[in-house]
Amino acid sequence: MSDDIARARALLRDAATAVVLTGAGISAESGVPTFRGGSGLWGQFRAEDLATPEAFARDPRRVWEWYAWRRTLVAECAPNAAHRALAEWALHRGTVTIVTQNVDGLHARAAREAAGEDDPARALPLEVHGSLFRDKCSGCGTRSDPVPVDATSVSTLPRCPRCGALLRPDVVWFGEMLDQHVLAAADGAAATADVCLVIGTSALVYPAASLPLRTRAHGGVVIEVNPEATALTRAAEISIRGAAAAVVPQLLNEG
Ligand code: BJW
Ligand code: ZN
Repeated sequence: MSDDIARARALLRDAATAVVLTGAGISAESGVPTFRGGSGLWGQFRAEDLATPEAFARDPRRVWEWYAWRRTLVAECAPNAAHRALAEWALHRGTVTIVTQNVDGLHARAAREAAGEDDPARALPLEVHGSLFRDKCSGCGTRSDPVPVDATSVSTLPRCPRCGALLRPDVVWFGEMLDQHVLAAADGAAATADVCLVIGTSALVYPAASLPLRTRAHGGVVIEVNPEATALTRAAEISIRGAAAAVVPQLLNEG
């Protein structure tokens, strides 16, 4: 075991409270594409065409086609060893808040699998960028379970049963506000945690990227797990260069 991993293990073990911030990298080994970097989604697609409210207003069919493809892709993926180790740790400790930028639902799936017959609540994440598997009305804002999407034309796209406006995926696009209750809960956890464990995010997208800085500002430590240096590396007490599924179980598992 490397010195950094041993130090990080001790800090995590001794922390009275911890917050975990995850990004697309934690799901990379499950087969979910990341956004940035060589093979990331933003290398193949333009965020401005797909992940902004303006793009949806301009071409909702194209946006839905892309999200329908991603729903299918993610539905075929499963939580990996990093999601599982985090879920077990959070269930066991009860003083851990998992905050994820991911919309793939893999933390919640790992939490339910780890809890079995028990209540998974302690390991359910705060999903600050929403969920791929929930719809929201673009008119009245009502949230609902996802309906099957036929993106052949605008006239076949799903509509709100209450007001008739187009439904959209309940994810947070660029230029949109995050859910204020979810963000406040994440911010509160980050601002009081002894340790912030940051896994698999480029830490470029705000306000999520400021959460570890909140922990640091009040005297807590930041531990980063990422194969590459990021915007956050300089603020991290310990930066472990490695893949999440290999490193995270080493940090959190007992023994
Ligand atoms: C591995 C690995 C392995 C690989 N193991 N690791 C302040 C300053 C500057 C700009 C702003 C600011 N405040 C607001 C902004 C604007 C904007 C923003 O941040 N822009 C920046 C890009 C400059 N933010 C917003 O618009 C946000 N809204 C907002 O702030 O509202 C208030 C407001 C409104 C209007 C004006 C001003 C303020 C909303 C942001 C919404 C982001 N949405 C997306 C799409 C979600 C839906 C979807 O999935 O389709 O969220 S964009 C995309 O980026 C997605 C992600 O959650 C997010 C973060 O990406 P993440 O997770 O970090 O992924 P990657 O790909 O970037 O990185 C992966 C990492 O994993 C890499 O580091 C790899 O090395 C690593 N990795 N394999 C571990 N095996
Ligand atoms: Zn509606």
